[in-house]
Amino acid sequence: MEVLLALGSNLGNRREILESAWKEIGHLPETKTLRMSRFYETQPVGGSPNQPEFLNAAGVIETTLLPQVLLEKLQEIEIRFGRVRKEHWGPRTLDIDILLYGDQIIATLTLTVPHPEMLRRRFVLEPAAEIAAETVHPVTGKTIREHDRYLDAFEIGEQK
Ligand code: A4P
Ligand code: MG
Repeated sequence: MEVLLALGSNLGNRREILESAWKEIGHLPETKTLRMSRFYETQPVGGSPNQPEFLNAAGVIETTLLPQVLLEKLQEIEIRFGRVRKEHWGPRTLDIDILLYGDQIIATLTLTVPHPEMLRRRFVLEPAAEIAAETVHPVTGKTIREHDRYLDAFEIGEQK
């Protein structure tokens, strides 16, 4: 199954953390990394106003791990990079979200896929559009590129 991931870091050596995390994802069982976006410097959304800027990226992997198992493996990687879960939306060394898992729709206590926030977050859609522009969101039926463009139009509209 092809899986679209979002990665973010706003503490420590952010670039090195994202690169190493990507390497570790590639070492997971039954998993192959296919492509990763560039790194995007982004303003923090939510959380305390003074938290540092994020470095965000998106990646596409191929895996046969079940969604719940993949989530647990990704959380182990987050923990290995020293993420301390203190403050919701607070600074973190590493955050990995599952955006899409093929065209599956999943709603359990611990996992919601497609990721519910992805369509209104520029820091998610911009890198995702770079590497998965034609991928279709299984709920909206629109591509990642369309959602990215829609967000652009929407934000320009809001500023006027
Ligand atoms: N969970 C449910 N669905 C998923 C999924 N699709 N992928 C559950 C990953 N996890 C999922 O997440 C809490 C729980 O969500 C997990 O235990 C898992 O079972 P968390 O990462 O531990 O907590 P969090 O990150 O503090 O909360 P949340 O809601 O995940 O925050 P987000 O949505 O990850 O947002 N601004 C910029 N510029 N860049 C960023 O990367 N990130 C956030 C965090 C806020 N602002 C940001 C950025
Ligand atoms: Mg998260």
